Amino acid sequence: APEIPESHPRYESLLTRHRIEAGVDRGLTSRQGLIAQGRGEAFDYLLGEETIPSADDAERAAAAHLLRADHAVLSVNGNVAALAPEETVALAAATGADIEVNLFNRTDERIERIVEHLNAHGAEGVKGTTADGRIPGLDHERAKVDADGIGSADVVLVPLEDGDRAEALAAMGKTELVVDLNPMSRSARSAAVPIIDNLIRAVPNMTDHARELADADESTLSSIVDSFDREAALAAAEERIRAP
Ligand code: PTJ
Repeated sequence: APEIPESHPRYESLLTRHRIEAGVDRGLTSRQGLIAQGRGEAFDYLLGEETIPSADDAERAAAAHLLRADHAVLSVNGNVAALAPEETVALAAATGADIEVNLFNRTDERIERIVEHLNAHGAEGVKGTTADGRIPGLDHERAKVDADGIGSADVVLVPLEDGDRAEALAAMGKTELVVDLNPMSRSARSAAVPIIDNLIRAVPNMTDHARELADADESTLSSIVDSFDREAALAAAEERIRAP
């Protein structure tokens, strides 16, 4: 790890950046992941590098969706693997969701490495290597999913997803929970629950909400889901960015 003094005003942000660099060095994260991270950082800076109240509401609604689902899947790409492997495993455990490695720039080698990396952080039964399902409307490589994973999921958490794929998943009728720092992105706009927050804060906070809601009955979960307003969440984030 680099020597970053904890007193540095942007300590968290520098640490996060280093994790992405290390992810690229270890063959987990794509080089495009570095560019995605830079874009995310700019939005995070404008949001004040904190979970705004509307994002916390979205994280609670997302937790309720995951708990209520018949078959929920957490999609993991190269950035997620580098930034929050342990946290993703904890969220899967707290909600009963499956984990599937699903890449925008798919290579079998990177999928294998990410599966191993997640296993080293306590994951079991990680999907993504079968690739026997397809998302309609996307070209061959980008369409690949596991038939018994994302292919048959009713609820999917897609952090940092490309816009085309996010729209195609929504068009399949899946309930999409998207983590993206850009409230104007097509991914955020196609989500049932747009979570405008940094992945490194969003995932642990969803886990906290899921643990708190673990014993909630169906009607409590449904009322949390039904009272969430996606348009209001997008508008609140955009407002924070424009007038902090
Ligand atoms: O590992 P792969 O091949 O699946 O590729 C993953 C990336 C992220 C490179 C790929 O999906 C991609 O190119 O995504 P985009 O189109 O660059 O979109 C990434 C979005 O995530 C942007 O809107 C960023 O603002 C946002 N973002 C970046 N870092 C974070 C983030 N959102 C939340 N937390 C972050 N840490």
